[in-house]
Amino acid sequence: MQIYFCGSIRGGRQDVEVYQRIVKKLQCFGRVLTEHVSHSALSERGEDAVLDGDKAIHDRDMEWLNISDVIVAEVTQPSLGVGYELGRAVAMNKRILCLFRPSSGRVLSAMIRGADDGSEGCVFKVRDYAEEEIEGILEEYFGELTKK
Ligand code: 6K6
Repeated sequence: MQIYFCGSIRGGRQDVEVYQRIVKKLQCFGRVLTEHVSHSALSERGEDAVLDGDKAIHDRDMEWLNISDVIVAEVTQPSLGVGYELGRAVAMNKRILCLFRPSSGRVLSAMIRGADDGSEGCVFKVRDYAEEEIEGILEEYFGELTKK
């Protein structure tokens, strides 16, 4: 299974340790194409990107999105790039799991929460969680997915 993980980069790196925990667990279920999103060496300014440029990042990420079987996004830290990836993934009819931590004190965008219609068959899911629940939530989600 090819998994595309989304997390904030230029939107702010405050949650990078949570991304690491998510990516580590996701690697039990398949290949995480965007493992670098969880690297603590990757800064908000994304200086590492300068060599190839933003267009190369965009085009490569869209290719990976296109070949992915499922998208998992940590959406607590608002990020334009993550919102863009989610919109593109919806247009590609991908399965999407968005993870949000209410303990952050933030309120999730209606355009993300409202994309989950609450039905069992909806391919766009939003799950509120506390950090210690993350492994269990992913086990449940991928357990259901492999039954389908
Ligand atoms: C170089 C080496 C590693 O990372 C870089 C530079 N930047 C990016 N590399 C890969 N994906 C990126 C990069 N910048 C943004 N993205 C994609 O957008 C990721 O897949 C993230 O999910 C999302 C983050 O968007 P912003 O707006 O928070 O940067």
